[in-house]
Amino acid sequence: MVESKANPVRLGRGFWIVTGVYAVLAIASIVFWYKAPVYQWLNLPVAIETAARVDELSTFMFATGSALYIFVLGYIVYFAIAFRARKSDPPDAIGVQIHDNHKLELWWTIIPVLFVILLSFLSVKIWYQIMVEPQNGIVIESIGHQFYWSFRYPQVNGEVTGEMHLPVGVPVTLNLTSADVIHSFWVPAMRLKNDMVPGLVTTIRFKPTLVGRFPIVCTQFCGTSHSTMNAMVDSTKQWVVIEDQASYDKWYSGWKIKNAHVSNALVTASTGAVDLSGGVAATGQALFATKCSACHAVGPFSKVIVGPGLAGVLHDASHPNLVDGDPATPDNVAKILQNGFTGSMGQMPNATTNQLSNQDIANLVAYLNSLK
Ligand code: HEC
Ligand SMILES: [Cu+2]
Repeated sequence: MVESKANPVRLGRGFWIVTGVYAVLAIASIVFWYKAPVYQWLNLPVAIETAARVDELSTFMFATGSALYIFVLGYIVYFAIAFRARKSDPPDAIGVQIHDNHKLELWWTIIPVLFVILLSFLSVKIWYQIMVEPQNGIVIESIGHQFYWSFRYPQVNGEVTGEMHLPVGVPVTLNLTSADVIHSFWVPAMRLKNDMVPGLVTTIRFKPTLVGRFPIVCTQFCGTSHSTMNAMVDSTKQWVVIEDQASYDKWYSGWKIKNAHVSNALVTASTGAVDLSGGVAATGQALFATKCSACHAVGPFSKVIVGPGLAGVLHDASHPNLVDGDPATPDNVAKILQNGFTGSMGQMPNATTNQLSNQDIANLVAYLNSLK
């Protein structure tokens, strides 16, 4: 105060001119955020109720944030020029020293605090809608795997793979978990994202409002084929399909019939040798597509995805031994499927992690044995 009284800082005409310019720019940026179809440019349809609330909050934050940014950055530039060192200043000149302006400090504390309180109030309101409401509707589970998602529906045995279908207008409670590493389930069109953590169940709730097909994206690096857990990179990977009740019912009863003979019992790897006599190659082929193809190609040994290509695993003269050194026989392949194996390429998961029953192993070996 003492110095500033002795040597008062003058805010010249220039200060008020740039303030006027910044005010116009700030208003223009606010108008931009509220008027421009930003979410259309970003190709973000609004597929659920709360997505619109998230967009409103984001727009509010972008608008107020860019208006503030214009003033803060603008004044830095203005003051750097207005109070620059002049040629006429002595070499040891120092700038005007100002401190202790209680009135100013009070306002620059109160205004941001009120603003942050307002933002948290608006955010918690939406968070509550996602975490707690709606209470009724269907309960679905999604399980993250390397490198795909599977889904469990009420009264459907086993897991549904491919697409997650939802009837429009019906509230959904979605429980998320993982079978192996941490994944993160993100549907941009829903503005919803949650981590999938092994051993933990997290829940999100929403009500679909827009009929369509929307990509699911994994946003947590989960291994070498993480990037393919993005429906836009690998179009065979999972999509959320929101449809009318009749189409949903048709799809749902289709899976009910398809999975009628699938066991819901938790699969545990048995320790003894697996009986391979009842293996069915066709069943093994379907299983391979869902459980193995993320890591293995049906091609020569050298065609590596995560693990080696498996087309010649049992009938390739140049591949007499398996990765664990044992001779390439059906029983030894079964042993790798049962116990897993970690070698120079990485980790081949065991039967518990891959959720394989003894019958699954027999079917898979029959399939691999049928490849030439
Ligand atoms: C997470 C990736 C991953 C999954 C899923 C996976 N594997 Fe593997 N697998 C590997 C890796 C990596 C290896 C090689 C390990 C090493 O030697 O370093 C391997 C090795 C193998 C081998 C030995 C190949 C050889 O030539 O010796 C067989 C057979 C095999 N896997 C079959 C399967 C089958 C069948 C499934 C599906 C039930 C499956 N794997 C699922 C990663 C995977
Ligand atoms: Cu993932």
